[in-house]
Amino acid sequence: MSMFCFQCQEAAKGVGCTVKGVCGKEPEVAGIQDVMMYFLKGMSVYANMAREKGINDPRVDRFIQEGLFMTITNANFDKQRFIDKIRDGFALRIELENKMEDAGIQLNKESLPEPAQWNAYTPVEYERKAHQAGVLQMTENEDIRSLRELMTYGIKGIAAYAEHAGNLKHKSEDIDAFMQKGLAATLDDSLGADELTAMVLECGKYGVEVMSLLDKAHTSTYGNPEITKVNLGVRNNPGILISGHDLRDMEDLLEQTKDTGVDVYTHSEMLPAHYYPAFKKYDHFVGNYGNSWWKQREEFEKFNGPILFTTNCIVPPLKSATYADRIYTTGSSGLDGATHIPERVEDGRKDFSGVIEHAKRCEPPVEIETGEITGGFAHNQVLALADKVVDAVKSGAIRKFFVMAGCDGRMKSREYYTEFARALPEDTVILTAGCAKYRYNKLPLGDIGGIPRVLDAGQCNDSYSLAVIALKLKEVFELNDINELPIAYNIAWYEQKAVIVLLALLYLGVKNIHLGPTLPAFLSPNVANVLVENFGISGINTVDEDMKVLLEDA
Ligand code: SF4
Ligand code: SF3
Repeated sequence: MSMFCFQCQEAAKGVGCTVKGVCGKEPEVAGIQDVMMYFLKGMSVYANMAREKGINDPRVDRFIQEGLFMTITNANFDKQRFIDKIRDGFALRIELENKMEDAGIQLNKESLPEPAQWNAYTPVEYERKAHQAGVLQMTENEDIRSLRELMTYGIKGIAAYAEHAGNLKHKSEDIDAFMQKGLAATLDDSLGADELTAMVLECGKYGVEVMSLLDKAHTSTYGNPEITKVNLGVRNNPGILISGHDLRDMEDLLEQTKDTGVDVYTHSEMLPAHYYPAFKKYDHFVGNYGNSWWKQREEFEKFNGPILFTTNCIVPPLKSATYADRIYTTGSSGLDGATHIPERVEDGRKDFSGVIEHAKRCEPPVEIETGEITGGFAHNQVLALADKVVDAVKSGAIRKFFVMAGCDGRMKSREYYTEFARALPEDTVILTAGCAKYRYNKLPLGDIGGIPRVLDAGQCNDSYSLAVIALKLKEVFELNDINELPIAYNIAWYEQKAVIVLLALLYLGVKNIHLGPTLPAFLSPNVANVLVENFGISGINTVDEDMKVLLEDA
């Protein structure tokens, strides 16, 4: 076995990737990601101890967030970035140790878990440690391992959203403290299945908090998303395609491309940027190009201009690809051979001038679609339409809502979601967020009395909006339980942000979620049973069977 990773839905054979990641992750990158995780857990032990004594270094919090984000599926494939980052981490940890010693805190290193004892870091050590640090080596008990990994992946999701919020200067001490407490807990052999299960559920609470924080960061900076028609066609200028989730990067790029003759298009999870009032003022912000992340090899060839990744999901280009030299990464994303745009200096902007100059030398994009799609149904917009929605439910014009949020992926089994959307009765409405929407957002599903049958709230983190909408409906209909609402959940997952969205929904009390296209490989049979018995979670079957069950529920 040259690597082991089972953190995403595409884990090989539904068990784990052992030779090379289905995502394209090479064993060397998998190894250094294991080292990064091991290091971050050790760092969290320190950060926890320091915090207890009132010592808190925001650089440590940021480091842990970024390090976690870099290990999310499809975010960063650049081994050197991990090596550099871990080196920075050691320097930061030494600073933290010194601060603790200065404050009179006794550090008995031998009593700390092994990752917290590391004090040397040489290239030769990488590979050795990588093999010691992998998921399978940390414990032999598969239930403990499963709970530790479930929590770790939830925390990775929290880290991603916290980083975006932090980029907009919204930060929460409580959330950072929980991430560090949770990571340190994964090293604590005294914690059994019950304690870890409780922490996994607590993780869901912080999932709600971080999505709320990010929602506040986005809406207070860029306004509340509003109903928007997004153009799918192209213009005759060179363009830059921006992908990922980071809206601060979006803002910096739009500002710097003003009056340059270069147009800007969104890709995949950046589509919802069009819904924000602050971005509507840019005439050169043309539309959305292409579809879900996994179609990029085909679509990037045709785009002709530079592609800027602000986060996941990156598909490493084939050797024969003509667009590899047009890929740029920034933030936690990275790709061997791509140009990485460094961080912004405090209160400044990232420097995208190189990307812009590159675009000027390129042909305009080839048109691959025409028309428009409509979105912008985040909580504020839907609540503005609440009377209309409530009337439609009361009159029976809307029988049921289907939350079909989450992720998309390349597996053929995901055609289920297109078929499911197509087969839904005409008196039902889909509530969506995340890139799962690309499976059905271009189907002609029509509307119900002016309410579109696909309501897109935004990015995966905007699943928070769907929860706010559900809680509001519960209040309006004077129900005691969120599960009494005419809402069914048929969610698709892929990477670790979907894990935190799921844990957040469980924390809010949502039951009977159907999760597909397959259940996570990292759930041991016993842990899966806990989720089935306590929350009614199930996998998916055929469209017909699930339609019957989901139309009847609640
Ligand atoms: Fe495999 Fe997913 Fe891990 Fe990539 S992230 S190596 S596809 S389990
Ligand atoms: Fe998509 Fe990667 Fe998850 Fe943000 S971009 S939802 S998969």
